Amino acid sequence: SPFEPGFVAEGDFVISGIFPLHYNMEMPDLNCTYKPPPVQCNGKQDISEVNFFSLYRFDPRAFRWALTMRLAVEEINSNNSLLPNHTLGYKIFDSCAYPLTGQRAALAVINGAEEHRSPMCAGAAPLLAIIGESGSAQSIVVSRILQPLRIPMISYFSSCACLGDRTKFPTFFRVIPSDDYQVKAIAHLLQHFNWTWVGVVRGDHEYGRFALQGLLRELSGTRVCIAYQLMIPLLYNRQKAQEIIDIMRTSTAKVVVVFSAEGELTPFLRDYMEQNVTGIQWIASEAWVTSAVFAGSQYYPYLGGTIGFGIRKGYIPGLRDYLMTVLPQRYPSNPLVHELWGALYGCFSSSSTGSTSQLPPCTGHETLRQQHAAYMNTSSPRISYNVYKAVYAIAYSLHNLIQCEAGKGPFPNSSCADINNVYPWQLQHYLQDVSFNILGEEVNFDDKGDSIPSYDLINWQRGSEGNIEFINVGMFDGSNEAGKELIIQDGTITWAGHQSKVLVSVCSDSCPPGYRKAVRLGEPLCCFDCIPCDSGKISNETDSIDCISCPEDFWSNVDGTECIPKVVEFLSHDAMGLTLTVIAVFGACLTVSILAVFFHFRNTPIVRVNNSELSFFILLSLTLCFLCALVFIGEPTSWSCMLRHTIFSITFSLCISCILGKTLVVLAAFTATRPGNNVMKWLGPRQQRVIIFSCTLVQVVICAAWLISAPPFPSKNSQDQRSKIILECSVGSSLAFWCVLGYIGLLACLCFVLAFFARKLPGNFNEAKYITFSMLIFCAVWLAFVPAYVSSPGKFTVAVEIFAILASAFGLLFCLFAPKCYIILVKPEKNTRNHLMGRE
Ligand code: TCR
Repeated sequence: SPFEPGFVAEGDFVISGIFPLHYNMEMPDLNCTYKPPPVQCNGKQDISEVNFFSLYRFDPRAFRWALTMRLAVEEINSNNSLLPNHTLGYKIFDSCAYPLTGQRAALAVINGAEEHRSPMCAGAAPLLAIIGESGSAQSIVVSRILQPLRIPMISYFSSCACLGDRTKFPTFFRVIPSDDYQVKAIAHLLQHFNWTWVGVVRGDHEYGRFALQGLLRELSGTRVCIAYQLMIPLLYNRQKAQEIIDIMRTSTAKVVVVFSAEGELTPFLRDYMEQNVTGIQWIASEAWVTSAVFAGSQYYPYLGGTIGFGIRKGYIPGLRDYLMTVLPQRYPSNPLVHELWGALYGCFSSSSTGSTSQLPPCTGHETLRQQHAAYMNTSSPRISYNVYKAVYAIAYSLHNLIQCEAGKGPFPNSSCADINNVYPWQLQHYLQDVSFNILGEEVNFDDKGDSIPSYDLINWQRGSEGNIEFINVGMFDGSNEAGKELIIQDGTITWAGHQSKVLVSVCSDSCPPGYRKAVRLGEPLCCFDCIPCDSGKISNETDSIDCISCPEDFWSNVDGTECIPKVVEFLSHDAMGLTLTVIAVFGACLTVSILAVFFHFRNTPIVRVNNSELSFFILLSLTLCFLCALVFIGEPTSWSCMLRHTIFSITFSLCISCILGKTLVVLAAFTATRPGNNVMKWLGPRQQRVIIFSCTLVQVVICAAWLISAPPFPSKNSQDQRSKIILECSVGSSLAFWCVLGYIGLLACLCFVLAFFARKLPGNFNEAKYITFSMLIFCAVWLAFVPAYVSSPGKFTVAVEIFAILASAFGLLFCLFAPKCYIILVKPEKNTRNHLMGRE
């Protein structure tokens, strides 16, 4: 029967192992029209009937796992410090790598294969725990069977995350990390190398589906996006594969994670290689990262550089020597050993079993067959090491159980387990709490029955014969603190295409500082455009999602990478300020020199006839007008702000008042020539002064009211130009400001109207027409000033104001005094009373 234990040893405590010693077995047809034949799994019968090359179904690898269990038990039994005075016994069963047969193996384990040797009967040592099973599908079945009996099991190969559910699998433990940890490790790996744009290909099975689901879960909330998810169909189909290959070739995602088993990957890779696609960085799942089938040199150009997580390598001292002792001569009656020989050397080693084998008898000179060479390579066992750890976990738990002191035990009433009658559930209790060190590695189980997850990071590098070698380049150690689990020996990795530099796989290049990401509509988050920050906003790191506004009084620099203090602007003594100063001073000097000329020629007719006193006043006030421009230059202070508009308005009203006085005098002088009119009596020098004084006084009063109620003050303006702070004078009360200006305007208009009437009066030197002209210019300048003032930015508003002041002052100066100076200085012969009266 296939369900007889392959190896048995008695002991005080008996544990059982289930290993897939055979595979590829044929299932009987279960259509129930005839009595089903027994399941054929023990290859013995087949050897006689079929060609052993294709169908030899014995798995030396699993056999090695079974032998590792024996080795571990024997080691423990000979160890005096572990389980002293007690022995471990074992029974090893074959599961045939299939759930149904695994189920029978499990039943055989509990019942005993032969009826008369039931472990439940008194006398036989009870079965305490099971090492098994391999595949998750089998483990699920076995665990369900063991559940009612509360027998703990430790799996060495079942990695399905589904087995971590304690409500469904309460007695399940394992020493292989759950696949959940694999996807976690892969997610870490993707982030470590900044691969944010990756494709996923999976096989059409639970393993692929769960892994993809897990990966998506791990990647949600990270920077990594999945470019595509594709499935290799269960029934391999070239056309579908072609579509997958086309997508892989055209996608910008150059990193592809493959959750698949060798089985479906082999035909897929054959087609892939036919297409000559290169430049793909493969990330292999645990199921194929150490596949010897892809180690051939023809694979290197396509698969070289592949990286992935494999089950942790271990080291079992003495395993190789132990395997050497398993010879057919030594175990002549054990069919498994003969099968092993048949598989390894292709010869039949026993004549005692009387089988009708077609294999040639062994001569002792056979060579190890290529496909099973791995059997003897025990330098870095992975699964065998798991088996080894599992046996030790049970041994240490039993050891702890035995060490229990009466009255301090964990069971009800602080009792201990009865050493002569240990129940499996009692062992489970100790298993859950066990913690030990094996060859420097800590082993224990969490409350889901998982042990500390650890993986080797395996890289496919070129071996000496052009073949692929699986080189350890790092590890994932779940015992490290979060974020430090992944340890990579950078620089030792060979990348796809025999590169030594990490390949870049991103959808969009990252945005430099000064830019922000803008997601493209309908595309994953990893695909974005980079948009420069608006001025006034910055981003100082790469890949910022948003630009942040600069604080008040700060503004972005040209690159948008930092906030710098805003430029403070005011009209200072820079080029423009200096030019205006020079012009103002020049104007003042010119006025003073004209004053000097007039004073010097004060007795000549042209000066005298035109009311010399008013002329001097005008010239003096014009000088002040020029000088008042200077107050506008420089940083505004509270004093200069108050002075600016007041001095300006008072000097100008003084000036216009004088001109007005002059106009009045001209007008009066001519009307007075008519008989019976004595206007001149009312407009003597005293009255003139009163007029000028009172006109100016009005302005002084307005200014005083302004200064008292709401004086102008310096202010920072950051609204008009947001990148600068403009220091300016705020008018305080705009009503007052416009009153002041309006008053000057009023005087100027009045003056203009009066002079306009007087312009046609006789005389060669009628000043009225010059006054008209000057007022025209004055009004034109100030009208033009308004729009220019409103629209000029920053310090230019002040410049415009100064310009208007200077222009109007020059306008007045030239219109009123140039003609007279001309006559005085250039044409003195015309400087006669007669000429001026137009009598010549
Ligand atoms: N545990 C899987 C089966 C499996 C596998 C592999 C199959 C694992 N690793 C490598 C082929 C090659 C890990 C299970 O069934 O739990």
